[in-house]
Amino acid sequence: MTSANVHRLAVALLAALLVGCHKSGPGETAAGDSSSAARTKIRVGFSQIGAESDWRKANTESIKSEAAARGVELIFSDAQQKKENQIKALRNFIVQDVDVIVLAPVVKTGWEPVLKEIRDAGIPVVLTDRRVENEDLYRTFIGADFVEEGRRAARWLVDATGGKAVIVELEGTPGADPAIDRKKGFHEVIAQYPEMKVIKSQSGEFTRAKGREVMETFLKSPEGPSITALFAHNDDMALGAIQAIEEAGLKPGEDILIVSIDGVYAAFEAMVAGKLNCTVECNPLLGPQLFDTIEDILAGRDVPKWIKTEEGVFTRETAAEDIKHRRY
Ligand code: GYE
Repeated sequence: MTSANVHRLAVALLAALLVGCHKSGPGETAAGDSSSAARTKIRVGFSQIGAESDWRKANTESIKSEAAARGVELIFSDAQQKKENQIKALRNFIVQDVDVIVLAPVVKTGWEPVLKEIRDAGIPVVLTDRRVENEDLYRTFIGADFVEEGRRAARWLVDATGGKAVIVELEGTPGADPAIDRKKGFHEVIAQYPEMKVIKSQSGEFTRAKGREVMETFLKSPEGPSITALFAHNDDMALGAIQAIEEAGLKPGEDILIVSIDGVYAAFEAMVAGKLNCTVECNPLLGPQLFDTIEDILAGRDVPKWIKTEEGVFTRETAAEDIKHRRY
């Protein structure tokens, strides 16, 4: 060993001893060194999409509270639905030398360059909620089977209508993983029933305001009077659409059957009121699973490529009882 190497080793040992003696307060780093090796707390950077729906708000709350409960330092960044903001946040996380990066990608494509930068910096990436197309550039995806959710919504509608319906579809954010896959699953099932037709599909951006606006244009179109069912890719858009249907003098849940996805509290209230017929659950409470996975990765344990969440289907018939047990 050269004398320079001996020196480096001695410095490293001393640094390790100092870290051991120093007790850090919250967010503080040991011995004034902010490198990941010298920190006593796990530091996680989380790039969240925004606050567009009740689902998203519950998801953020679950992740923030779980980080706090475990004493993890969470650097949270809200992208306000913009991919560019997410890319900026990710680059910032590299500079801040986080231990793990958590990404909920707003859309599926366009992440390769920044994910490669993260890989080169040696930081593991965990995807939560939504996927990107580059499978080799993340460690694991924690989230739902969106294709199956779309199938479940369609199966409910087939049963409720006897396989006969004139359907309009409110899609999620264009290019988003759940928007693509929920559509795929729904259409896959509907295609087997010649008397079930989707006559219009348009994005309502996963928000109430847009859901209401687009439903209004559907109803005012020449085909408006023929609509018998609505499939919304999330509850918020369905709740917006319910307002538009009422404003048009129609009865949501009766004149137009409505099925949506998420299972948020407001959807259960709408089912209790008879205005929404069915919601397919998509669980946003991913915090505990997320931090279990992060701990596994940091301990060098193998994690599966997809950690699936378990979900059910709820209808208005049992909503008054079900609502008592909802946690989001
Ligand atoms: O369904 C919707 C939200 O990505 C699963 O995004 C999530 C979806 C959820 O805004 O409400």
